[in-house]
Amino acid sequence: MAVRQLDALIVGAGIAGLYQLHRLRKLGLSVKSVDAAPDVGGTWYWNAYPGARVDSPANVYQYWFSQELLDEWKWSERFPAQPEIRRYLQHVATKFDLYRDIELNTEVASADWQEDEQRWRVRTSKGETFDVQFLLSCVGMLSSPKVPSFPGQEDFQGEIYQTARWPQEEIDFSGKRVGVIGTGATGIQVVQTLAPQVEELFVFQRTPQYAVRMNNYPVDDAVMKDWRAQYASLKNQVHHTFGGFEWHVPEQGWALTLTPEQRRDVLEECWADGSLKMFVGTYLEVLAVPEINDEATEFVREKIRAQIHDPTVADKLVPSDYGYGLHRVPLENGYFEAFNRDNVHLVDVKTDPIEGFSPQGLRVADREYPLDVVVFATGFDAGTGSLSRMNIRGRDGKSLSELWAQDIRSTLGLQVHGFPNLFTVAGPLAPATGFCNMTTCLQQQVDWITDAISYLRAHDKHTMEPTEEREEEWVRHHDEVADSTLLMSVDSWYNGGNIDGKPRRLLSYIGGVGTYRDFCDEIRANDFAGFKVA
Ligand code: N01
Repeated sequence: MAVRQLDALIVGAGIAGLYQLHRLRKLGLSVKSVDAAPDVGGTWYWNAYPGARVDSPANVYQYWFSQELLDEWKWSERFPAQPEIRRYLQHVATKFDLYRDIELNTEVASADWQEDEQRWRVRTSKGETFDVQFLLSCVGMLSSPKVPSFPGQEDFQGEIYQTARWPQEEIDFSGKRVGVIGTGATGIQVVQTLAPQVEELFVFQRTPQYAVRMNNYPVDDAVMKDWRAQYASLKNQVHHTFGGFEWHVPEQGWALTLTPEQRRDVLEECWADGSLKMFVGTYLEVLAVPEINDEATEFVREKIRAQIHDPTVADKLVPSDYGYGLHRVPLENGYFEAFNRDNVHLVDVKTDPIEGFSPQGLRVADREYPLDVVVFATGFDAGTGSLSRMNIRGRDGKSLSELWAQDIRSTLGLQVHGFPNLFTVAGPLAPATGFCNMTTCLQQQVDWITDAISYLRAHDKHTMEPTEEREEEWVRHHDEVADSTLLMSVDSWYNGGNIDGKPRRLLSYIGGVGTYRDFCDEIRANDFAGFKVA
């Protein structure tokens, strides 16, 4: 097959990839995208599991480059479900004529930096070779599923589904005995959705979660009119807040000036909002000061306990050995109440881990749970997983996956020293999923990368790469901010603690979306200082 010469290749056709393609085409580059899925959507293609739903409100979980797009679109709920977001992304791809430059069902098999030509040579699963100046990864922060392998799994006579690779066709669960492994945000959405549909539901819980009640509601024409009217001001606002949402977090230290009663009022107000405001919108000390975290933890424990009828079940569902917010907070809509149903059973697999499958079901502590279907909601190799699988080799054959197997580093999550002209939207050490409304962060990074490429072209330069010193500076700053919080004290996908052998580092930057943006803007304003331009 002939080698295809392009200015740029984008990997991924989800929220970031579609926007990156749009921006680079507007810049006049010859550019293509590849995506492993049979359609666009990224996360919103793959995670078609029952109950999948966004946890950012639709008025901020959107593109900010076209008011017309919103004027023509109508959301049906404050927190729309996966099929609707997928349709939105299909609509974007159609409206902006993006499909013609996207190769679907295509994965990157390897990418090698050619020092002589100062270009990337990218091979795909279809046997194609691309020769490109810029390689842009838009593969998402949570896109490489963690697939468990239990003893006896291959002999199980029922069906097994992974939430992050869910079949597109509808599955009929009626009359079935279903087991769900995993109780993070995904497992919670599956459980609350399947509980009324199935014969019996067994929830295999290792770590309980501080899930917050979602306040979802239908969006009518009047709400849409408001959202459209707010578009311009919201677009500006979200880029300067702590979490990339519309609300600001009070200055550091503010919570310490309040009485416990006043702090509780703030928590009540945020709880009533029924959104991630309860997570990254209360006050910063929740995630940093142990006593303040304890207070919020007790507050949420009470809220959860009040929803569960059986106190012994509540004892297991209410987290007791880590503080509120130290795992990513999920939003729920009937999750805890599902355990009040006669057909829903909680199986504690913390003390007695799952031993494995039998042909009929799952075995835990010498007991067999007969099941027709098992759902793996077991999470992701976050931040680095998808990039590591691409076999990327930079200068001197340096392997990105080998580097990150030792030490997860990057410069603002945008580039990695040793990998010229590789740009990583939602790469590790940027705000991204952990602490950000994703659409805000993704678009900000795409804009910065587009400006970087534009700068190179305008100055007749060809490559950009962060210096070793700049990278070290960012990693140090990132770690300092992370270490000023409690987030490294508990194992989770946040810090690589959910994957055996993965080096520990907070994967998302917790200094705030606005602060991060200021860093990026300053670099751009100073001719990409700290980045070697050649
Ligand atoms: O993954 P998770 P997720 N045996 O890692 C358990 C985003 N998201 O897919 O914690 C038994 O949180 C594991 O147990 P433990 C959101 O950012 C957003 O649910 O390792 N259990 C845990 O309970 C979220 O934070 C939305 O002890 C095993 C679960 O599997 C992120 O995605 C919706 C196990 C994994 O939980 C990840 O959420 C959904 C084993 N061998 C997700 N292995 C929106 O609303 C793993 N587990 C937009």
